[in-house]
This record gives sequence, structure tokens and C-alpha cells, in this order.
Amino acid sequence: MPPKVYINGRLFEKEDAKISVYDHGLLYGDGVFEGIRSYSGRVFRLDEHLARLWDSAQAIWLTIPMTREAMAKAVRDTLAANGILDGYIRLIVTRGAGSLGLDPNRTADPQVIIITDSISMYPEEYYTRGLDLVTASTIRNHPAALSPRIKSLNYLNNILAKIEGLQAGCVEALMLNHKGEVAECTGDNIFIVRGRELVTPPCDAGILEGVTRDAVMQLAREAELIVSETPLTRHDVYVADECFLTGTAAEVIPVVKLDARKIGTGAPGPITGDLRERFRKLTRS
Ligand code: PXG
Repeated sequence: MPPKVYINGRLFEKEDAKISVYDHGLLYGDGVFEGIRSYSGRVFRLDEHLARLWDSAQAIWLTIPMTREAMAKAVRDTLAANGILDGYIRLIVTRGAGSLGLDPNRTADPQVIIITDSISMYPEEYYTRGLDLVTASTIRNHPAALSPRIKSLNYLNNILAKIEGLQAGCVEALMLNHKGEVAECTGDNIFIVRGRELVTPPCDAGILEGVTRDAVMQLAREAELIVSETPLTRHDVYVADECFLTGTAAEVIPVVKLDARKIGTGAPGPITGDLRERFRKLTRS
């Protein structure tokens, strides 16, 4: 069955799913988005993703032209129309078509797009061996320039860091914030383990508040780990017992090297393994 894409309340065949070249989402990255997973027909933390989408829109003065309930229904209907049980959902709201100037008042209606597809996962060996990371020289957007808490269509900041990682042979790269602290990776949040303590940078370190990050902190508390949101330096990562990343696509993925320093034993650690297992149970039970 060819995929069907939702645009403004209608389903289009993939090749007919088109928006204007005058859309400010294309011209300026003026819009917001979400990446969501469906497991066995259940959408994981849809309310949290919609809350973040609405917060991102609010922060850029973009009014989403439907209710959250209608959006939730549209997501489920699009999954159903495509017969997808386990997959990936990309929700996009653009500012809409306008003139070639920046002025968003010259744009017409915001476009609401829902793409559902199969999920492209990291290969299994990355989970069993763990990832090597490098620190990108591109720092995360300064929160006073463009808050990393906004999941906007302008992802150049992350893409530049991703290219640096790829050029160094790494599929992810660590990004520091404007203070030189550890922020997050290009599409994943970062955690370290010290003894029975799990530490991740706080939201005001200039990060996206990941939905997976939140779920993993909750699981860690259930596992009776001490969980804290504390500013971290690269040194803290170098000397950690374990390190892992969280994200909608990656779920929980171990990190075994940063900037050619072996972390812990150099193999995925037991607490990472336990949290990965708990996350799998949460999403697949
Ligand atoms: N930080 C950033 C900058 C992200 O973009 C996360 C953390 C993890 O958040 P969630 O809510 O997913 O736990 C993200 C989200 C991709 C891709 O293709 C990745 C994201 C979004 C869109 C595409 O790798 N990550």
C-alpha cells in the first residue's frame, strides 16, 4: 500500500503530498515539528509530544490551527490509513505560504503535515558494542538566540554538528552549550552513570527536553537510582562509569568512547543495559 500523507485534514498519496515553495517553513525554517513512535499500534507519549509541539509553536508566535484532540485523532487516523502499527510519526506545522520577505504577517495559513513511515533504527551492533562520540566544535544554539527547547524546523545547528561527527566516523556528536558545558547530542539527550547515580544536564543547559529523557528518568527512579539534573563538563563524561543517549529513534543507546577516551570499561555498562531493558518493556509490553 503506497504511503498516504496528511496535509490540512486530507490524505494525499506520497507523490501528491506537496506544499508551496513560498512556505516560510521552507524559506526560513519557520515552523515546528515532532518525531514520535508507535509501538504495536500504541503511540508512545503522544500527549507529551503534543504538549511540546504546542509549546514550541507558542514560543514562535505560531498558532496551530486545530485542537490537540483533533491533532491526536489525525495522528491515529493517518497511522490507520497507512496500516502502521510499529513506526515513526513526523508532525510538522509550518508558518504557511507567504511573500519572499521575513514578515510572518504576510503568510497565509499554517500547514499541518503528518508523515507516518517505518522507523530507521541504528544497527543492532551499535547497541551491543556502544557508540563512539566526538565533541563537535559547533556549540548548541545560545538560548537567547534560539532556545534549544523549541523543536523548530531550523535544525542547521544540529546538522552542522552531525556533519562534524560523521566526518570523524561517529554517527552522533556531543554538543556543548555557550558556557562550555555538556548540552546534548545532535538528536539525542545524554546521561552519565556514577555508581548508583544517574546524571543528565538540566533543561536550562540549552537542550531539548526529550520525551525519552523524561521516561528514562522515571524508570531510573523506579530502579532506585539517584537521578539528578546537574550541569556536566566533558571531564565528567570522560571519567563516568557509564554513558548513554536517549531519543525517540535511538531509545537508550550506550556510549563507550568520547573524544578517543574510553568511558568506564569501554563496553556498555550494566545500568545502561537495565534501563534499556526497562524502556523496551515500557514500550513493548
Ligand atoms: N535532542 C534533540 C536536539 C533532538 O532533536 C532529542 C534530543 C530527543 O528527544 P525525544 O523527545 O525524541 O526523546 C531530539 C529528538 C533524527 C531525529 O532523525 C532525531 C530527533 C528528532 C528528529 C529527527 O535523528 N530527535
